[in-house]
Amino acid sequence: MGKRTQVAIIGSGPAGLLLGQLLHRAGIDTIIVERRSRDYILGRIRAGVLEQGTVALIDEAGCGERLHREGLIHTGIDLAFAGERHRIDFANLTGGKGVTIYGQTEVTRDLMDARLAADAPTIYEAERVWPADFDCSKPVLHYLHEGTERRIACDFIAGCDGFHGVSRASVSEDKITVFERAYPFGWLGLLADVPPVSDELVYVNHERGFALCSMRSRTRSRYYLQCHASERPEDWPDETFWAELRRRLDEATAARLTTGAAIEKSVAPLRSFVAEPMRFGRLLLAGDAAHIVPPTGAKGLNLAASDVHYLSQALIDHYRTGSEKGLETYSARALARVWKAERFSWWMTSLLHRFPDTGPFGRRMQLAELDYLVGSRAAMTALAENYVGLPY
Ligand code: RFL
Ligand code: PHB
Repeated sequence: MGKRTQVAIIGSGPAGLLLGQLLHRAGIDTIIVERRSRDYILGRIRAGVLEQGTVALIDEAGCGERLHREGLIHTGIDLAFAGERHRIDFANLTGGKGVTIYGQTEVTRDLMDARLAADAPTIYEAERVWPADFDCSKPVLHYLHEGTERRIACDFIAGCDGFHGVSRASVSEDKITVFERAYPFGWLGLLADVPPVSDELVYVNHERGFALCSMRSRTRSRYYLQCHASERPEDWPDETFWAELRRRLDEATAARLTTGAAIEKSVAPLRSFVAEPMRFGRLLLAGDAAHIVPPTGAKGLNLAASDVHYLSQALIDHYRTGSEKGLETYSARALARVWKAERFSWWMTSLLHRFPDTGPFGRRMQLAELDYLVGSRAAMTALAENYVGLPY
């Protein structure tokens, strides 16, 4: 059975949904084809920090109402090391900027609801999704649904299917260059309905390893511990997690920690990855399908949004004027911003984690850099302007 649309989107994560909504508002038809079910996607706990540019894009998509009502505005973070906490005051350093705390799960839910209200189609639980003929002017997206082979004829295919998706994998190897660094550790995350230990996020450098105190709301906390990449959440009963977190916090913060039963616990590997270019004829990659950052700089979701900003502009311009220019420059424009976020995330990761080869000298280097950082307005400004998000 065949369908036709203007832009076929693979993946119903934040990148695919945001692109779909922006195109819909510009009168461009899309069909999203997704491997998982809606409930599965809404059960994934991921990012929680939105840059102002991401919030503006969600507003532009007409999906910002609940975000503005429930999201928490943070105008700084704390860095904790050597038993003390130091605030980095974003508002003061960046001319009033900050970030919004609002979970990726909630962003996804709002975008899915808007898509449903707009009657724009999503095919969930599609199998054997495969983009084809994107080198020519008539690409086709193949998939299997409820046991039947189906195809969508389209003008463009947007590969928004994350790191393990098929889009990047369907490009012949000689056309793509990959840059990669895997880190020798992971993050163990725990979500619990307890009030956060602090009003803002606390990033902790400790000799036992990195820790992060984050949140989803005033009553829901998200904590992370650096762990071995091979560790399983089952090996970390709640009590063990809380005890280890307490050990990595300074005394005053540890004393204020409220613990409770975990709602979710998972281990995420840390990786830096970029595939170049991001356009292959009429197949355009966006978000994790093209690049991955370690979560330390809170950039993953925000990069997916900035890609979608450039890509939606290019497609809207193409349908309005017939121009190819935006499509031709998409990859270079997106990658210029991607690489800066890759650098920032790598730097934050290097500064805050314990590496197998850190050693006593490396440890002193980290502490000296942190000490310099919190004493230098120039260094704090560099951190602040990257964290709140570089301009599009
Ligand atoms: P997503 O969110 O992975 O969505 C891709 C969608 O594509 C679907 N898909 C397919 N659909 C059809 N056919 C196929 N063959 C398909 N293969 C995959 C998937 O089911 C999915 O629904 O990518 P997107 O939209 O680019 O969004 C990117 C963000 O999700 C990502 O950058 C962040 O969540 C990264 N990330 C984190 N970032 C942070 O800033 N802070 C975090 O705490 C944080 N935690 C995480 C994370 C990523 C994780 N992953 C991907 C393993 C924790 C985890 C576990
Ligand atoms: C989160 O709340 O999940 C979170 C916050 C900041 C990060 C990474 C993850 O840098």
